[in-house]
Amino acid sequence: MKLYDGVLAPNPRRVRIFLAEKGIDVPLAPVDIGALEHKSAEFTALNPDQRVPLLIPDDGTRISESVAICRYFEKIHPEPRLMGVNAVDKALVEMWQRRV
Ligand SMILES: N[C@@H](CCC(=O)N[C@@H](CS)C(=O)NCC(=O)O)C(=O)O
Repeated sequence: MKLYDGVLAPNPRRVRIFLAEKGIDVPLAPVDIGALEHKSAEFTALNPDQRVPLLIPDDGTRISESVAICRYFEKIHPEPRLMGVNAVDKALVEMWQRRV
């Protein structure tokens, strides 16, 4: 598994914070946005959207979108629950995510 990360960028940071709260260690692959590494042919082949974060789990699936990555980790590491347990909690989390 590898998480392509942009050190100063807010969306990758959101995923890193989520992982830290869950206590999950994921190998990071830094992508230097300032140096336009996300526009390189190598990274574009991985993510045609040319954006970070990008998660590649061991099965090789490419998951972009910070919320989708967080949902993936919530499913495979359910505890601690960070995306709500009951209907109201889940709705509130969804509402907060859509506001960013
Ligand atoms: N909706 C995406 C947005 C991803 C995104 O915009 N990432 C920024 C860094 S925070 C990026 O890669 N920007 C590079 C660019 O737009 O050229 C997500 O939530 O992951």
